[in-house]
Amino acid sequence: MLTFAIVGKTNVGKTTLFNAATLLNAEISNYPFTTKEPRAGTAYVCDTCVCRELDIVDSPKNSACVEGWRYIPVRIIDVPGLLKDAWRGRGLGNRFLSAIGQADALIHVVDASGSVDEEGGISSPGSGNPVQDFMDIETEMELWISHIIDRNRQPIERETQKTSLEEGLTKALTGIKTRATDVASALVDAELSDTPFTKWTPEETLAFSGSLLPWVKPTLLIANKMDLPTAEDNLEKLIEYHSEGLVAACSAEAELALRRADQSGLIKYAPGQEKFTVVDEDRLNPEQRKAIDYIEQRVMYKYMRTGIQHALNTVAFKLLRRNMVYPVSDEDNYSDRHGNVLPDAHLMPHDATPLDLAETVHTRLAENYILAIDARTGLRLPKDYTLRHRDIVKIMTQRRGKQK
Ligand SMILES: Nc1nc2c(ncn2[C@@H]2O[C@H](COP(=O)(O)OP(=O)(O)O)[C@@H](O)[C@H]2O)c(=O)[nH]1
Ligand SMILES: [Mg+2]
Repeated sequence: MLTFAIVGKTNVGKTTLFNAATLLNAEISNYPFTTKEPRAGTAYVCDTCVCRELDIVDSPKNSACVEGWRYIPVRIIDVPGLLKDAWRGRGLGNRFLSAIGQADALIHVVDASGSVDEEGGISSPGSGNPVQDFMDIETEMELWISHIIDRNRQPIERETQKTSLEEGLTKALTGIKTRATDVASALVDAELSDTPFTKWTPEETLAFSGSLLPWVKPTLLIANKMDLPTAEDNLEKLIEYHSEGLVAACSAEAELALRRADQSGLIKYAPGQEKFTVVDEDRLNPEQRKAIDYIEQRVMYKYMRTGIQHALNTVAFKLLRRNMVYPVSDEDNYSDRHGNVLPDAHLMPHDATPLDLAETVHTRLAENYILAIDARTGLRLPKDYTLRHRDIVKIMTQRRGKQK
């Protein structure tokens, strides 16, 4: 399962976003706002389900289908505010950073309204500097990577002599999900491919760490609290600063309010659908009516959506370039062998093959793999075929009855 870590300074709205994104899990709906430890929950990424196109009724197992939208679970971690010098271990820094190490991507939240100061204290809207806040946290993460390299200088040197620098660095950094291709790209970006590792200065190690960060932890920058008027100018500055990355304008609080109101039956709202409807006007008390008006005017009318579901989808589909793929064992009925229609959907890497899909479903399926069939056309897929978004694939295996 993909893991996204929510990072950022204190009071920017990380826990609010976490609560909103995981509300479908009842157990964490009463989550405390002061976070002392990284907490994990389940969120969902969604896209239109193939059931609509095929005009069939599906029975999902590993995911959910709501009104023609397929929701696939992802793991999401709320990492408490990283303080300056977190990489030295300040304020449980090490524990927080190791939670980031497990993540496939980061959701980096800043308070776009500028209502927090440098240390994460609440201040008057407009006074904070969200671009600086973003840079501060990035710096902590770069220092952390740099520190891991420093701690592993000897093993890296040894491995470099035996194989290559690329291999040495990759091994030292596997704990933060580093692949050899990330290291190779970062060496080029930092212009260090030809500098012997033993000659790297501390500045060069830090430069390499800075180049590696976006490769190992692709980051979506969330400009949160967009419902506040002071957020608009900062949003532009954030987009300009993070021009090589992706920025999402969000209101985590609006999303949390909408999901809670939906859960209690006051409104009908499917996350990411850009609209909600009040179920029964008479059931709303004046305060609720006011809150709904605020969200309508300050968020939905202005930005079309709260941005949270869109942000989660952006991480999976744009940042990580995942494709939603449906394995089936009966290509005529698009079902598994128990008759469940379109039971599973997986978020496959952009270069994954049908064999990779078999591996994801079950190692036994991969071991007995013979060939794969495009369920829509019934045609055999070439061996080197790379899966595409919304593919429906039947995997044929050696032994009968062993198919998924
Ligand atoms: N106006 C506004 N306030 C928000 C939004 N998201 C969070 N907040 C408020 O910001 C404060 C800090 O939120 P919290 O989620 O605890 O921040 P964290 O420290 O980053 O986890 C709380 O008072 C939230 O209600 C938002 O989208 N808009
Ligand atoms: Mg928090």
